[in-house]
Amino acid sequence: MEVQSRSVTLIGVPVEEGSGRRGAAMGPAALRIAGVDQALIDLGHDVRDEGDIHVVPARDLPNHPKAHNLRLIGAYTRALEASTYDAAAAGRFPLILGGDHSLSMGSVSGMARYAAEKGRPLFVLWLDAHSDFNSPATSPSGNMHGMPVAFFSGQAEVAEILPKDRPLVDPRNVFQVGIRSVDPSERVEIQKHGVNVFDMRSIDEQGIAATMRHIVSTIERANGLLHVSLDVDFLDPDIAPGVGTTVPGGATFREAHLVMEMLSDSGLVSSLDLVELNPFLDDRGKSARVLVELTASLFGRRIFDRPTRAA
Ligand code: Z70
Ligand code: MN
Ligand code: MN
Ligand code: MN
Repeated sequence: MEVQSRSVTLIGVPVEEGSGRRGAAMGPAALRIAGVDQALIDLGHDVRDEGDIHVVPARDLPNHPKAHNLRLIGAYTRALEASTYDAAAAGRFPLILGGDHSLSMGSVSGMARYAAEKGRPLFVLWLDAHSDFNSPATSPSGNMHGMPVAFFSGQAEVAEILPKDRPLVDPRNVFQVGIRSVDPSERVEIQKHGVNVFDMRSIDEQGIAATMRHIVSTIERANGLLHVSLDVDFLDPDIAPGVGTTVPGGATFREAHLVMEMLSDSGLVSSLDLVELNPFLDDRGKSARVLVELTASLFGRRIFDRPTRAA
């Protein structure tokens, strides 16, 4: 089976101010050094690297005691919303190199605008130890990397970062896989809003393959577009130690690869975030290399081809 050739735009987002610690700003550089561009070129894809986004804090936004660095994160959100939308509208696949998870406020919002124009629902696959559904009102830390899912669902309004009438993601179209660290108020909110959560217990009980078949068939039936957001802490710290918040009991190397292979077979994925890589905490580039391997699997790398499903 030939890999379907895609046009991919790399967008670096060296933001770390959403995470409450330093290091994630080096993520885009580490992913490039690990060869993310060449891995895609080797698979036959057309790759364009736009370099890194640089912003200054937005002067029209307020400082907020419970949303640290709101003016800077707001500026990144606006810039990345536009870059992601522009790449998708040009028929390209936005591949966002993070940067902490606050950047998904921008990438997902950009894809939500694109999907709305196409008249198709946007689905989000959130591969993470955390549900990232805090708002400034509920956050125990004030760190905005814990808020993106609530933000793009319209549940974390604090200031007008993006236009009030921007397209939102229906929280019932969000699938969270790998979850194992949820704050008490997040638990209430994600259940209230109908987020689909496959926590680690569910993966242990059902298996990752059955979980992914369910998610893929749901999105196929709705003719949806799919944005994938991969937080390094989705993975077990043994295979990916280069992240600020390691949480034991994460996805194995084999589970994570199967997720990517099944997503690749589905042909549904239209955009991807690689987030929370902290090269300062990594073990000789190990985590960056795992992310590149997983990205290659999502873009068609295989051990052996499988028979294509009946059309
Ligand atoms: C916690 C908070 C978080 C990532 C940590 C932690 C959030 N729920 N997200 N690491 N990626 O502060 O909101
Ligand atoms: Mn902070
Ligand atoms: Mn996260
Ligand atoms: Mn996380």
